[in-house]
Amino acid sequence: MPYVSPFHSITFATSNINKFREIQNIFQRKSNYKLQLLPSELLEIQANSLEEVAAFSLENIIWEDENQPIFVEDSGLFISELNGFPGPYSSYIYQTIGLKGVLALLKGTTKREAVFKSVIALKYKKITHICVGAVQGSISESISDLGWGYDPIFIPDGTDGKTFGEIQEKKNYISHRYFSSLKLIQTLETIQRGED
Ligand code: ITT
Repeated sequence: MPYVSPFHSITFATSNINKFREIQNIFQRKSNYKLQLLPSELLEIQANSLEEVAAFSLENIIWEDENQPIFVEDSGLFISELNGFPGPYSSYIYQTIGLKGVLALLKGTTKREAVFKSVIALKYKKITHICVGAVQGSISESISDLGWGYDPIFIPDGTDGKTFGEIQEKKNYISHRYFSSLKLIQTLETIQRGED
């Protein structure tokens, strides 16, 4: 008898359609799972780590079906010169001082290294799993036209100075979210093997 998977679809709770589209594309390339969107304004605590923020958001989603895996993703840009700021505050900073404000904080400095990090918190049968991905890079001197969020100012290493916004086709093969999503897929496969 062929093995019948206990779940075929995974639910992603987010308010950000760009994040959904990126992870959906990774799932289509790298797994057989279907991704369902649960549009949600997530409750976010102000905490020092993305892991805490993601775990808190996940715990506060009303989700009755414990046989259906559900996850959230929290991302942050950690700038070395600013001691890791904005990090877990990236969403707030984006909405308040914006990209111009971030570049203003770095005015005059050549030390522009940064890390973009993605933390996925998955819940299945009351157990939470954390999957982390990160990409090294730097902050540009100016704001490029393309991309969403911090894409116009984040230059991942190895792209000849191009921002995420300027390499949109390639972004989803090298990004922080690509690596956390691959770990998520591995985690789902491990869970399923355990139930085989
Ligand atoms: P959720 O509902 O899923 O929480 P969000 O947009 O609030 O969506 P985050 O808190 O994870 O997402 O993101 C923090 C900030 O970083 C926010 O301003 C995003 O637009 C931005 N961001 C996240 N991932 C990004 C990416 O891959 N490229 C550019 N900006 C990104």
